[in-house]
Amino acid sequence: MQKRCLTIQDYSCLGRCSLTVALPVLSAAGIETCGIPTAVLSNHTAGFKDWTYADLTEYIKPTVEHWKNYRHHFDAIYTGYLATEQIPIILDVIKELKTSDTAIIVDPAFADGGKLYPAFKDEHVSMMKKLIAQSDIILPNLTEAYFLAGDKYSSVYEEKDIKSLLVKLASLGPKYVVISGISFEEGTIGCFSYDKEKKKFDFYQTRSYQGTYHGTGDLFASSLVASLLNGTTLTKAIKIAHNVVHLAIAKTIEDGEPEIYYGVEFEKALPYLISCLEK
Ligand code: PXL
Repeated sequence: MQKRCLTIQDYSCLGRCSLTVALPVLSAAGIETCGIPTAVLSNHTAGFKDWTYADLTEYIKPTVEHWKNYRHHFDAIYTGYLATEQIPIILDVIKELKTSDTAIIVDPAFADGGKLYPAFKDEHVSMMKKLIAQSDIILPNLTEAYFLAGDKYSSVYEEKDIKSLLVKLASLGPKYVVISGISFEEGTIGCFSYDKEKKKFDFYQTRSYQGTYHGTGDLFASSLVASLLNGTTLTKAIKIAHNVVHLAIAKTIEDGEPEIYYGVEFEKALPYLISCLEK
């Protein structure tokens, strides 16, 4: 049976992120994907000066309610960028749709570079912890990890600090925690992960590119979910997802795109993703 994923996040028309990344990535990986758009934005909120949007909060629950009459089993429910007031609704959606074989995967998607995204206040972090409490896997970047752990953000850290963050985040509920954007040494970047049951840490890194690129967290999360739903182990899914992001940045640089908030050229990394899943 083909795997099915429900992903709940916004649709930002301009600036590749959220659903405009998740849908093509998951589809390319052979996963049937239902996307519930939580809002439609003219463009995302980080990097662009301003934006306009239509809020679709009111439409989330009736959609799920309607599905009761139709096929509504999902192998994964994967959440991304959400408004603070949408989180209790998403918790209800999970209660409604989760079965014993549904993986709940949460990309917290609320902060980067030491700061919350412009639309959020501190309350968002405590709401996000409630969602994380119901999850199996969380995929924070380093900034989000610090916020969720209640620790002060620092761009300087050692392996023991990251391990302590991972254990703290696992104590919030999820079985697996994957923190992306870890660099112990200039010119490198990687993902540190933790398996709570096995008490096992893992680290995967490659060489890094200078600067920050928008939408890479969404590309990482979508590629990781796509890999897991194709039956890969989490360890392998992390490697594939990290490499997809690395390649998408390389293609963006190769093409000379100077405005990073338009997102990375992930479309050109999809053949690589598919080739990894065929092995
Ligand atoms: O990539 C995360 C993201 C998703 N959606 C919206 C955003 C952002 C980051 O700022 O603004 C609307």
